[in-house]
Amino acid sequence: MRLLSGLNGPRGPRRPSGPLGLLALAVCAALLVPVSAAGAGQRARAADPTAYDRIVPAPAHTAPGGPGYRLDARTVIRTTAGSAAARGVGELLARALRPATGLALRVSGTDAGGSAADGIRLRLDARAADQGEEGYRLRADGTGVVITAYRPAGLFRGAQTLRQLVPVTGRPVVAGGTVADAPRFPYRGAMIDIARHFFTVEQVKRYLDRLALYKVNVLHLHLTDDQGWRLAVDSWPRLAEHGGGTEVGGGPGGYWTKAQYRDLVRYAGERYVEVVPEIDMPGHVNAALASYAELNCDGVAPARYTGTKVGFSSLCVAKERTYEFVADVLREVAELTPGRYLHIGGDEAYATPHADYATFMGRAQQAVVAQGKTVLAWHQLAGAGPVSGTALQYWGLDRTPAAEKAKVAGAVRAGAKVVLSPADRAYLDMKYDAATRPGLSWAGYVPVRRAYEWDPGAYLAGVEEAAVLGVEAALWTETVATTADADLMAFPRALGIAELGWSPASALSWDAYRLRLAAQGPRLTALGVGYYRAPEVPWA
Ligand code: NGO
Repeated sequence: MRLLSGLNGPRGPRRPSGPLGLLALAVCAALLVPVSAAGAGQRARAADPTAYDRIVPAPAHTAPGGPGYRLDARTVIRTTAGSAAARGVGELLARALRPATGLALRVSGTDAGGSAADGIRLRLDARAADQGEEGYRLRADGTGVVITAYRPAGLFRGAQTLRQLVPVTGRPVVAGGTVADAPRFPYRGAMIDIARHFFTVEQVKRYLDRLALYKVNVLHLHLTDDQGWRLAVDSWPRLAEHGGGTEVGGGPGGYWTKAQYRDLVRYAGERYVEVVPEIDMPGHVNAALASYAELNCDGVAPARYTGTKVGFSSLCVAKERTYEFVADVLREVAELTPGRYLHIGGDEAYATPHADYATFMGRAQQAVVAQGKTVLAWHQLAGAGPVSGTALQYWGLDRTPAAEKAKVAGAVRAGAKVVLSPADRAYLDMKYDAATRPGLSWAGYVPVRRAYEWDPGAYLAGVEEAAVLGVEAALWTETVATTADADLMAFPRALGIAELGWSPASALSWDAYRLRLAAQGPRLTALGVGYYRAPEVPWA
């Protein structure tokens, strides 16, 4: 028993490495007697003693040790009585555990009853306010697993940790130990551009589902751009019907109905992910201009656009009709969106003179506020009067001139918050290296290590950590046309951005992260993700 608990302890021997070591491990596992006929010792031996060092994002505190818990056909997931939300988390957990374990775990809507040793408990604890919105505690031992949280979102995040403690193949044993965890930043986003290439709700759900395993909690949808308008708007139907009918390269494009958008919002909500819709303005609007002649200063609608240039289109700032359009669109989008933010773009408005840009963005921000929402915009808004409480999404580079960064810092002093998506770190459409297909490289190559090795709390001079809402990994899709393309570009870099958003600064270490990441390889494969096997990661 001493030997066995030593194996599980934090300083236990390292896992055998190399093909021989792995073979020995496999033989040992195969020789183990079934847990039902064995003592806690055998249970412990079957658990991976390093499992707690392999969680992404790294939890705030872990203490591995003691016997593990073996899931079997009798295991029940018991959730706090009277909480449909907790039960919902239980159902999602049961579904997620099924492929790896082969078990169809039963979910019970009460955590009373049962023996002390029959499963997984998801407990809401009204006294655990110190855990905040998303914090949780997890304890696994020979009798079961208990996850406790103040809020259902915390139970959901804890359930993602539990998923990662169950081996992808082999005996479904949760290693013994405890976790006490909560995020560093409240905003841990992923953006997908469905305008340059159209992606269906099903494709985006799949993407979101993979990201939620890594505790991402915001899904930013880039819904409109020069090449396509992707969301139905009842008061301006041609936006989607005409403006949605193409994409980069001239493909058929497409758009989402309101029902489809609502369905995605619901799906995200079940995973405690907030949807942030973006209507990009006053530039990046060719699809809108092509759909309605009256939105053009000269009253002539341009042709639809299928190239990849940026910065050539602008709404007509002088026309009152433009602001009716903005108000109608933002009202309809707000009605569909329970989340706090409306993103109004504001990037690369090179076809809009600065004074016009400031006029336009002022009115667009008022239209957001009128809907009771908070403005989110690309950081160029910093120089044009962001309203108080606005969040600016920084997409500059490490080498962006200090004067431009200083504008962001200045806006922060006046009350703005910041979401960080530095293009040479967090843009998932940048190539890993010269050989990557697809991808762009205007911000440089972004290898996995570069995407990970920066500190969001200290990234912009003059922007204190308290002003940083968090981080966002952005997947632009000029060159990304399929799920396979998206998988290759987003995975594994999106996991690194997710860790930067969640894990305490003290846990951020490339040397430790590359091992944690390597362990996610089989997990991603099991989820059908065709990730990029970055050479700097020792993939299993
Ligand atoms: C820029 C540009 C987008 C491009 C993207 C490609 C922002 C905020 N505006 O990022 O239109 O798609 O680069 O990397």
